[in-house]
Amino acid sequence: MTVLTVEQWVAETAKLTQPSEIVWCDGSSAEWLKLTELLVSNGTFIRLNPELRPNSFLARTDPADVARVEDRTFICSTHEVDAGPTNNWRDPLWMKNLLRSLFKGSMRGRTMYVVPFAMGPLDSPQARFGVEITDSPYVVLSMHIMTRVSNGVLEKISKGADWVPALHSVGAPLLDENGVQSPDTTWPCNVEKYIAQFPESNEIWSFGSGYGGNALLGKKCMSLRIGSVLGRNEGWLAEHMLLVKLTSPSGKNFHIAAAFPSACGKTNLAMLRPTLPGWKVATIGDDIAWIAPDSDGRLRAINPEAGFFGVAPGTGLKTNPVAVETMRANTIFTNVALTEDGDVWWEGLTDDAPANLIDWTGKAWSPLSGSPAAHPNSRFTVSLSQCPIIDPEWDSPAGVPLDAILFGGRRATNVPLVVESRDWEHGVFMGATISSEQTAAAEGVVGTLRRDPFAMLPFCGYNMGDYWQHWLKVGQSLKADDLPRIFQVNWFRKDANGKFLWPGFGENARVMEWIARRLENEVSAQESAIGKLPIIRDLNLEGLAISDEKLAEIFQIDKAAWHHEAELTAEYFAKFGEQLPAEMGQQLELLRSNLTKL
Ligand code: SAT
Ligand code: MN
Repeated sequence: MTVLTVEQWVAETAKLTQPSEIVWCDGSSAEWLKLTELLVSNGTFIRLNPELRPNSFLARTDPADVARVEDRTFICSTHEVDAGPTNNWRDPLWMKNLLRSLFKGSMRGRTMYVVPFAMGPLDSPQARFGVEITDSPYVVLSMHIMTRVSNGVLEKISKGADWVPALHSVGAPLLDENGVQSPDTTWPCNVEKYIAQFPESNEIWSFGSGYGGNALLGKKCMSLRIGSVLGRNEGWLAEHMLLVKLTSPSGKNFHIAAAFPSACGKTNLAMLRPTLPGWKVATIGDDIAWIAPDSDGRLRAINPEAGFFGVAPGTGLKTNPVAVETMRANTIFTNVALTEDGDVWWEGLTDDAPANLIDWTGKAWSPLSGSPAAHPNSRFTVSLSQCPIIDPEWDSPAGVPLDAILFGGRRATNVPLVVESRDWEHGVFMGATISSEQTAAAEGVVGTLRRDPFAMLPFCGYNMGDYWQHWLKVGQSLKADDLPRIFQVNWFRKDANGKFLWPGFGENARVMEWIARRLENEVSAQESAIGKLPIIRDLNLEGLAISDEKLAEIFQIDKAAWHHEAELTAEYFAKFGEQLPAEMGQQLELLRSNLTKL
């Protein structure tokens, strides 16, 4: 796809951005050592107490550069319809011109790093390659953890492998055009930000932010936005899904991928500790899965990433001890609080805050400060290999055969604890209609559904209607019996008093067990208007104090509420015009006629 060689692209970019130096990165531990020392000496990193948290660092960002910027994220396809109604679109030539003017001289006085990276194991048929050019050493170190950085990637490219050019600048040159020096800050960035994807040339240009998915271009930009486009062109799926192996007491393995919108406990499910004796979960990924048909006609999945970029607040010894254990060393923390003894803390790590904290902005903090000590979107960046329950196959070039796909959301009403789709098409409808309810805490009408189809709303690199069509096509191209089965889950249903009906967390293993038993055809299910529901006696509820009334409520299908939901779905589907696959309209009609019969 890319017409330039890596060397030509680097030379051309250097001419445009005018760095003072070019460094080719190799992902080695020597490089890690050198760059961490550089960042400690210039104040971007605080080295944490090596006795408590070896080889770990705290970075504090500019307070205005703390999250992905969705309204500054653009899909630049020639035709607007190819970006679709859910994306911000810009003409590619227009955007390139604008970006060229912003990137002109943007690295003056800084070092330009060239980072060759693989998404997926280097020798996996599912791996894809990229080269990120960045003027941020923080980004280089984060890429070390989140991707596979190595010279092996350049070798693959020199032998003809396709690659994605991913250009990043924090947009804060240290010299002006006359060579006059300005002082550096510990978190350089620019108030003007652009995260631009070019799906027709598979390029990424990111300007102005040093943070997370804005700057680590292997993650959302390449693995999802460009990845989804590659997947459509090449017949595979790039998905915002966790990936786990579930093992039954008899030793049978089930590989499960699951898509949830933000704030629905994806990382917790990826690191689930089942409360059911004998059941085990092993982590493969917590954010992204690439799913492709193999030569036997089955879907196989890899996690293209090599690390976790997890939200710190709420990750605690009670909620997710596996994550806490994972980040015991070799971790980059961003925007969390610093303790007196040189360790880190955030809300939810422990019940009580330690004394004498420094908050994420660098100020002394106490529980009376009136603001959180750690930023709500503060993060830990750590290698998957450190996860105590990592699946030995997480790094396998062949990936894992996929047995089930779960779609979830945060739904106080309507959606039962678990429902199985009737078939692939119905499963695609479940994914396309994922939504999470607005809570009372946020602005907007409580109960309003926020649509997040396939949990891909900010991550699909092309028209969402075409994306649904692509999912249908992948299903049609394989034998129905060989396809993973699709389920919808909802841990968040509430009773009339606003109390959760289901305990969640480790108890979700009971739902996973039912899913596994369905996959084994050990239990039957009952048809309903919205799909196949469990027969209550098949759910393993041993040791769980839950009343029959509550259970009935968790699975109740309210006719009027579902009719209303179908109305909202019809309104939502209308946005996609001709791009809405006919099958989605048919599934909606089927739902409506099923409801009428209730
Ligand atoms: O900042 S990231 O996009 O990497 C993480 C997230 O927003 O989920
Ligand atoms: Mn994510």
